[in-house]
Formats: sequence, structure tokens, C-alpha cells
Amino acid sequence: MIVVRSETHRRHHSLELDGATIVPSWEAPGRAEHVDRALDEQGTHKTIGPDAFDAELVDEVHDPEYVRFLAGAWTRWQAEGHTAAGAMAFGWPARRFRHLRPATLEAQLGYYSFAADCSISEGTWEAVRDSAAIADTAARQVLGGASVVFARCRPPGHHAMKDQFGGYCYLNNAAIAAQRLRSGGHAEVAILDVDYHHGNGTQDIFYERDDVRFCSIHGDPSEEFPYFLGHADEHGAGRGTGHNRNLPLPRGTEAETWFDTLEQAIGWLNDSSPTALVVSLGLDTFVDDPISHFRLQQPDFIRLGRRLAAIGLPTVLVMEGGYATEELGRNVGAVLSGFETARRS
Ligand code: OKP
Ligand code: ZN
Repeated sequence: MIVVRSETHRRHHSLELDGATIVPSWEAPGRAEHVDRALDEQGTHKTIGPDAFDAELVDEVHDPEYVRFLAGAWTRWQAEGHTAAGAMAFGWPARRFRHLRPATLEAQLGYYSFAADCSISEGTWEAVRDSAAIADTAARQVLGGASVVFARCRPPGHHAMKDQFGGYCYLNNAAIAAQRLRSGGHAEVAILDVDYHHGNGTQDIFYERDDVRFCSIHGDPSEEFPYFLGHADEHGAGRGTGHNRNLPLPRGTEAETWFDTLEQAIGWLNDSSPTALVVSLGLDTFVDDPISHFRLQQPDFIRLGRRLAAIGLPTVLVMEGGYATEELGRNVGAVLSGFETARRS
């Protein structure tokens, strides 16, 4: 399989709040390092680096002002004399506040985010930019005729909204891949999000569009991050009505139920006629994931890979979450080898 990756992710060391304590994020460089090592050991992949970041493409799925904010935040943070190792919001436009863009960086951090679980630090923007370029490059490879490509993105992207970061995500890599497939001639693109957490950002970006349909299987938002989106009655709006589908499941869901739900998701995506597929591939459905609560085991990831291949569409696999760092490489490798064995036969 073609794998797109780069080393720039190492420059991004995010911080998050654990209660009132600031701690290193679960979303750490070791994740990608374990994946890269496991894929190198499999030895069946062709690794390439990302093409240049295409700002015009990214502006089609994000607010251009937001992208500019991300790109400049760290420099502004330092210029304003802050000494903390990362910029993070501490106030948001919650109920009955006004959604007017404020002037200072401190205030804009709240305006452009929805959670205090990821910081903007030295190197964050460079890593975010490369991660987006990795997803774009994977989509371009598919446009060039590859049947499947793995985008080894870090940081992940599916929580990133049009104009808000959070959930370890800054730019929405899966949305960027889908947008590339659209502009490269695919009239309708399907996005399947199998990360443990709801892909609220991807949903937000395509909610009023009928050319990209989105389906997510995830921990019920009444008990899981991102808490305020991801319910079963969110169907899309305007032209996009009927093009969004959420399949929330309770904590403790076992593989059998999860795969039944995957069948529903694939059936629904195929109700229309997409010609390309983007998978938000989170591996945090793993039984030993430290922050998630589904119960998939390693052989289930081989099965997942086989099932995704059987959908039969040109596919971009975009890496999202997965925090059992030691096992992450092995689990990603399982999806990729399952996919490849199915597609060869
Ligand atoms: C990102 B991805 C709960 C903290 C929740 C956010 C989790 C973000 C997951 N104490 N932190 O979807 O894997
Ligand atoms: Zn997740």
C-alpha cells in the first residue's frame, strides 16, 4: 500500500488539561513513531512524503481567517510576551454569549476552539500543515489511479470544525482529502468515521452539502467527548438534509455489535452512489485504549480492513485517534494488511 507520512509531526508536543492539571497530551509523537516502525517491519508498503500544502484547497473546507489564525498564533503568543509552553483558551462563547470575533490572541483562542485539550505550541502549525498535506497527497495519489492509500496523519483532524480547533485536531485532514477527491472529479464522496469519538468537525464542514455524505460510529456523546454533537437525530441541513448519519453506541460495546453497526453505516453510505471513500481511521476502538471504551481486539482490525476493501471504492485511509501507543502500530498494520489481502483477491 502507498503510505504518505513525514517527520514534521515530531515538532508538535501538545498539552491538555487533566482536571485542573496541565499534562502532556495522549496525542504524542510516539503514536506516529510506533505506526511507522510497524509499517516498515511489514515491509509491503511504498512510503512517500507529502506534496506542498495547498492553502486554496484548505480554504474550501475551513474559514480562511481561521487558517490564518492557526498559522500565526504561536508567533503572536511569543510577541505578546507569554512564557507558557503552549497557547490554550480559557473562555468560550457559551450559551447567551455573542459570537463576535474579539481582537486579542487570548480572546481569539476561545473564539477559534471548543475544548481545552490541545495547545498551540512551537512547531504545532508546521505539524498541522504537514498532516493536512499528507491527507491531500493521499487523495491525489488516489486520483492518479491508486486503489487505496494510507495517510499517516498526526495530529488527527476529525474534530476540527470549519473554524474551531479541539479534540487534538486543528485542520480536518479527512475533509481535505474528500475535498481533493471532489475537485479531482468525483461527483460524490463518502466519509466513514470509525474513530471512537464522533467526527464533529467533519460533520460540521459538510452538514449543508449534498456532495459529501458523512457517517460516524462512535461513543454516545451523552457520555463521551465531544459531548455536544454526534446524536442520532443529526441528519444534515438545507441541501445536506439526509446526507449525515450518526450511529452512537454505549460504552462497553463489543466487536459483534460494532460490526453490525458498520454494516448499517456502509449500507447507508451506499444508498446514494459515491465513487470514492475517505475513512477516518481511528484505532481507539481497541479494547485497551486508555481513554476510550469499545472492545475491539487486534483480529477485529484485520476484519475491518477486509470489510473496507470490500466496499470496492477508491479509498483514502486517514489516521485519526488511537492512544494505546505500544499497540497502535500493530493495529494499524492489521487494518492495512486486511485491506490488502481482500483487494488482491
Ligand atoms: C481525539 B480523537 C476526557 C478528555 C477527552 C479529548 C479526546 C479527543 C480524542 N477526559 N479528550 O477522536 O481520537
Ligand atoms: Zn478518537
